[in-house]
Amino acid sequence: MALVAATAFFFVETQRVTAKWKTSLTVSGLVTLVAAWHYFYMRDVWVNTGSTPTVYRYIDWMITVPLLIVEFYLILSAITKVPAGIFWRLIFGALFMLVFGFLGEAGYMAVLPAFIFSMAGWFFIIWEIYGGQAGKINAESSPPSVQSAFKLMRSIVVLGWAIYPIGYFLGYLTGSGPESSMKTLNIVYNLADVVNKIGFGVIIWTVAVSESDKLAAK
Ligand SMILES: *C/C=C(C)/C=C/C=C(C)/C=C/C1=C(C)CCCC1(C)C
Repeated sequence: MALVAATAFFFVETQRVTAKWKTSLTVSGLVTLVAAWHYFYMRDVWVNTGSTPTVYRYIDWMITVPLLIVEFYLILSAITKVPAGIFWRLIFGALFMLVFGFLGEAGYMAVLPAFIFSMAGWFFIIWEIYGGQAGKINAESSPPSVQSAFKLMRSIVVLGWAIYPIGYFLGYLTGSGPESSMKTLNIVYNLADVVNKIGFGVIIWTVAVSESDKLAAK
């Protein structure tokens, strides 16, 4: 329900910001919309079968994670020209991370090697936004408010996204019984989605509003 409410909020708020920032807010609303819809499916699976809705969760992530990655590209593009290579490298890292996560969780691959490969994809993304070209462009050409939003967004990719591998670890790698570990897994993933979809959107909303108000004041 929080995802539904956030969707309404982000869409309505697009009216309040300047043209360049509308896209970013629209994408934030799409992320929460796609996730909200999948949560209705996931709830049905959980209530009706008592099993973990892995497939719906990964369909959701396969759509929403690339959209979140697009946000990095969009907020930099609202400021300066950004090479498309950054975009493709981030998408590649995200898909690599998710495909191995799915193979592990769905039982197509042993859980530990899948975890390690998936972690490598995540580290690749972190490297790109800190040490790579995306980080450099931000440091060189963004105004202070965008720089601070970029920094907050990337700390979400480190700290907020870290909740997911913790969930995976608690769910599959601690050796506790499947009954309790599946409950933990789902609770941790659900909380992570609130932080990383709604929280991330709110950060973008904050910069979008402050940058737009600055323009209006000129
Ligand atoms: C809206 C959904 C988001 C932001 C989902 C993000 C998911 C991850 C960062 C998942 C990462 C994983 C690892 C780094 C290792 C274990 C397997 C995963 C897929 C849970």
